[in-house]
Amino acid sequence: MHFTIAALFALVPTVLGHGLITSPPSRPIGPALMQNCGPKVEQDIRLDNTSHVEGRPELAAKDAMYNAAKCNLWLCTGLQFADNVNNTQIWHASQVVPIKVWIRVPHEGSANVSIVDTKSNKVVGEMLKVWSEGYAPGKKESDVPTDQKEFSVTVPEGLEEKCGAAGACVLQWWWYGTIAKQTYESCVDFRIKRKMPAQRALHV
Ligand SMILES: [Cu+2]
Repeated sequence: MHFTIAALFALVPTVLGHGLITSPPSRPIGPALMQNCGPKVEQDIRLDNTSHVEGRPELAAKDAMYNAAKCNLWLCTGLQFADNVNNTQIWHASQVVPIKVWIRVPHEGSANVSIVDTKSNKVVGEMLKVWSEGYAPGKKESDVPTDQKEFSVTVPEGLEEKCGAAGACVLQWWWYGTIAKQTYESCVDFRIKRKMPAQRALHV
């Protein structure tokens, strides 16, 4: 059976999975994704930017264009900072940041929101939000409790060095559907601004 590209796109709404951060803006697809992750992974994300990570390593393995050094599928599902530079958030320590998550298709499991060092793909400090179980229950978006879709996190103290430059850290929402065995990740790019010393402010 042959599908034209248009027909393939027409099918998209019925196959879309699962979730992403809608506010602040999370990493979108873009030219850097194509360049670093290759066309197979790019297409998988383009057809469903909310879908799970599992399955993508298989696609990547079959793609000579996949660059493992530049495309880590387990960090922001491979989505690239270069495609989100203009959406870099500027935060300061102790700032309260409201987050909105779109859960298109629930799969009950665990979830967290944390700051991740993009070089090492390691969580920095304590996680900002943890649901150890009971995250995203039910069958449709409205089954998911509102406080799992709209909540805030507080920017930790002491990240001015580590996360001072855009791209060094991300705020990552991570969700694992236990029975579905599917992982979802969505990333907000940010940098931490130093607080202006009070002394200096007086002289402005
Ligand atoms: Cu699913």
